[in-house]
Order: sequence, then C-alpha cells, then structure tokens
Amino acid sequence: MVHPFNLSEVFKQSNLDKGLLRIAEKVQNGERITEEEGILLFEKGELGYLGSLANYIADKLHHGKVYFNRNFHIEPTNVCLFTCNFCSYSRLYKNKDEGWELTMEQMLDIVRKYNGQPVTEVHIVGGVHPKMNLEFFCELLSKIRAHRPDLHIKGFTAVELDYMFNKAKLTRAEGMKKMNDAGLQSLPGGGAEIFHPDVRNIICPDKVDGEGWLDIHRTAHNLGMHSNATMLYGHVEKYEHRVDHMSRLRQLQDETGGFNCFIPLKFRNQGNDMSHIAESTIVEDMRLYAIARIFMDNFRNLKAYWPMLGRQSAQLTLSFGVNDLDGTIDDSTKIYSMAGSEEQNPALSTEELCDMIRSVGRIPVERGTLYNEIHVYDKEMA
Ligand code: V47
Ligand code: SF4
Repeated sequence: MVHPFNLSEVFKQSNLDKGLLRIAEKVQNGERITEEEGILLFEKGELGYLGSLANYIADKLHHGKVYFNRNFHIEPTNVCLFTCNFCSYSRLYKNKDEGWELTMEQMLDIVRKYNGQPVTEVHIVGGVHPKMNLEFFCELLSKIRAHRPDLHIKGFTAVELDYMFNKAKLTRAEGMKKMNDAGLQSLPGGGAEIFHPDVRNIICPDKVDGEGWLDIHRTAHNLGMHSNATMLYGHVEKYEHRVDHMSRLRQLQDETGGFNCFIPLKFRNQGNDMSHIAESTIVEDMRLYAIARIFMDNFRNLKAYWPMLGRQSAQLTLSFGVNDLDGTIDDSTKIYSMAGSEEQNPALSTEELCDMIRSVGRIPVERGTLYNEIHVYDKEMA
C-alpha cells in the first residue's frame, strides 16, 4: 500500500509554505524532523497535508495492517494519594469509602473469569493506595503467573512504581527487578501526561516528575522489559510543550529502543477539576495523531485508545497514521467512562474490531503485547 506517487512532488505543485515543503521532502527521504519543524506542523500543517504524510509513513511501515489485541484490565483501586486535576476517577484517601479497593482474591477472580478464553494480556492500573505496596503486588503478580503463565502481564504506571519503590526503600533498579522476577513483563504508558514542568506543575503537581517517569522506563528497558508511552493533550499545554514531550520520548527511544508504542490521550473534561476547559476538536485530534506519526520516527506503533476517543474517532485516526486500536477490553476499565467518554461500557468483540478496521480498507491483525502477529484476518471472517 505504499503510495505510488512522489509525495514531495505533489506538494511542490501546490502553494505550500517552504518549511512544510521541506518537511514533506524529509518524510519522503525517511529523514528525521527537528523540534522547530514539529512546532511548524502544529502551527501551519493543514489536515489533508498532515494526513498524507502520516499515511505515507504508516503504509510504508505496516502495509495497511492495523493491530488489535485481546485483553482485559484490572483496576485494583481508585483510591489515590495524588491530586491530578484532570483525573475523574480517583478518590482521595480520606474519602476512601467512596472508592473501591479490590482484595487479592477479587483480582484473581477477574483473571479466573477468563479461564479457557484466548485473551493474551492483562493490563493492571489504578490509583496510588498507601496499603497496596510492592509486596502485595509482587504476590498478585506471582499468583497470576502461576495460574495463567501464557498471559502477558502489563502493569503499573511509573507513578505507581515510583511510590512503591520509595516506600519499600529500594532503588528503581532493585524495585523493578523484584517486580520483573514476580511476573511483570511490560509497563503501560500512563502517568506521562506532559513532562514540561510549566504544565506538569499545573495539572499534576505532586506525582513523579517528567525526568523520574523517563528514568523508570529507562530502568525497565535496561532490564529487557518493554513499555508504552502516552501524552495527555488538549488542556493547558502549548504546541511547544507537546513537541518537548515527544522529543524527550524520541531521545529515550534512541537510547534504549524499549518503547512498543506511543499513545496520545485526549483530555476528557467530565467530573474533574479541569471541567471548565473545552475538549479539543476532532480536527485538532487528527492533526495531533498525524504529527505524532511524523515526529516520532523511531516509534513503529502509534496507538489510538478507542475507549477514550470513542470508536468512530478511533476509526478515523486510521487515516492519520495510527496502526493500532488496542484491545477488546471487555468492559473492564472505568478511567474514561468516568471522564465523560461516549464509551460507557467499553467492549468490542474481535468481529467488531475487524469490521471497524476492514471498513476503512485496512487489514486487521491480532497482535500480542510485543506486537508479534498472532493472526492476520486477511479475507476470512473473524
Ligand atoms: O496517566 C486520566 C489518563 C492515563 C483523564 O499503555 C485521562 O497500553 C483523558 O495510560 N482525560 C492512564 N485522559 C491510562 C493509560 C493507558 C490507557 C490505555 C492503554 C495504555 C497502554 C495506557 O489516563 C493517565 C492519564 O494520562 N487520564 N484522566 C481524563 N480526564
Ligand atoms: Fe491518582 Fe493516577 Fe488519578 Fe493522578 S491520574 S490522581 S495518579 S489515579
């Protein structure tokens, strides 16, 4: 599906800004764009131009394939010591009666519910609860591992890990090794938000800072683990903060190669302390996905998380550089329904995911957590 036409030649015939033309040439030649060029894309890149470039790159890398996986979530608690202003999900420790705290057995029951089903990944993520410590989660990990060794365990944001390691008085390397030995295989991308302190100090002042987040992911990569990266956008940040964020991730990826994918997360404004901020428009969302695809040249995979975006917008991202829609989810997460997503009970069957992908002319592929291909749904039904 690589485009038959010469991208930069097409743009030469239009009245395109010189800087944008130079970026089209770079994309055509597989060259990296600078931070200044990233900002120019946000300032001046029109939707159609950005979509053509992003599609060109995604098709070159993935030949029309779009990935999904069969997964479910465990959210151990929504009680949290931190006070991120954008969070609609957490309840403060002093109000813990309004929240939930699952016991070890309740979490293992969630895993047992999938006995005999072909799920490949469990995603564990929640609030930072002072009583759910490293020892507790190592026990959970080893029990899941013993019960279902084929299930890939992706769990705990850098925010949760930072708190657990500090509390256990372990270095990041020591703490990560313990979790890894107990069964943790990958880290999800949460907690990254926007790294730049000018924004972080406004939206989430009290949790691990940007450098700390990056260092925890570096530590995981150095142990041979993989992880994801996110960016929470569409609130108080400016274009330069987005580019700074993506640039720091691009640098760490150059250093370790340990990131599996990049996931832009659209700020949803219901039920939180930032509800007065309007949500970004769908045009701004698609422009951002496309720019991420162009800027993050060392990330093979760009994921649209459909429970947060809604399935129609998620489908549209497939024309703006996205090659992964995450998973079947099975109504096992509350983070986005509580923040106002149109997906109040997120669950998609394999058939529905395949239809969503096929109906925009792409090839659905079931993947494992590490993007190993499990099944290509070429022509046959799901
Ligand atoms: O860090 C919280 C975000 C993240 C809101 O790695 C919000 O595969 C929008 O990171 N509006 C946690 N976003 C979830 C996460 C994630 C989700 C799916 C897949 C993966 C992966 C990671 O959720 C938080 C924060 O950035 N978030 N509140 C909100 N109101
Ligand atoms: Fe706690 Fe995470 Fe919500 Fe922040 S985003 S308040 S760390 S649950």
